[in-house]
Amino acid sequence: MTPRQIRVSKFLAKYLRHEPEALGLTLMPGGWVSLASVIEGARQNGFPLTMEEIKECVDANDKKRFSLDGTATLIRANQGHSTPVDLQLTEKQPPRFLFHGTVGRFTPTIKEKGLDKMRRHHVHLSPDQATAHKVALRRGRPVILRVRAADMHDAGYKFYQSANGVWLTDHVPALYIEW
Ligand code: HQG
Repeated sequence: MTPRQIRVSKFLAKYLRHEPEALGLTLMPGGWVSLASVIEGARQNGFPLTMEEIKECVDANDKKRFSLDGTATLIRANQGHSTPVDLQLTEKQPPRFLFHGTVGRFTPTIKEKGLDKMRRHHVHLSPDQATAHKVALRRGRPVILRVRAADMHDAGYKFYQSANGVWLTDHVPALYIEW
């Protein structure tokens, strides 16, 4: 991604996941808003951007953070929200193991309480260790946890997968985590 695309991505993530009202946006079910309203909100907020730049940012995005609808008139963040929104996720059977990348300073609490969603809607889990490693690197030296996802599912815990492949669940009890 170019430096400009990274700036646009951070701008979109901020308003589509966390503070839509600060840009005059109201998220529709699924997290959708019209592209036109994003462009107008951005202009009024002193961050002018074009339809082309937004589409480029959606396509070039390293983590496929955003989606356009079929007619390319609506945009949404695929996951990672803290603002209340019904993402209309459908439940899905997870693979046997999923991974979570964290850092040492959180491990005592995680050992005691399991994984919590903290400020987001869900606990985020990665399908492979390499992705979990990248997630953890944002915070420091990675500690990769293996989650017995299929066992959790068998015990009645619900799992969802976002459009960009991130697995989501409400909580992972410590008993299902392998260190
Ligand atoms: C930790 C990025 C203490 C957890 C990434 C994590 C991901 C606990 C932090 C996506 C805990 C929350 C999500 C507990 C969990 N006690 N700490 N009980 N339970 N934690 O950012 O999973 O670039 O909300 O280990 O790539 O790091 O934004 O979650 O370190 O996909 O698109 O609390 O965000 O994507 O941090 O990352 P986060 P995450 P984007």
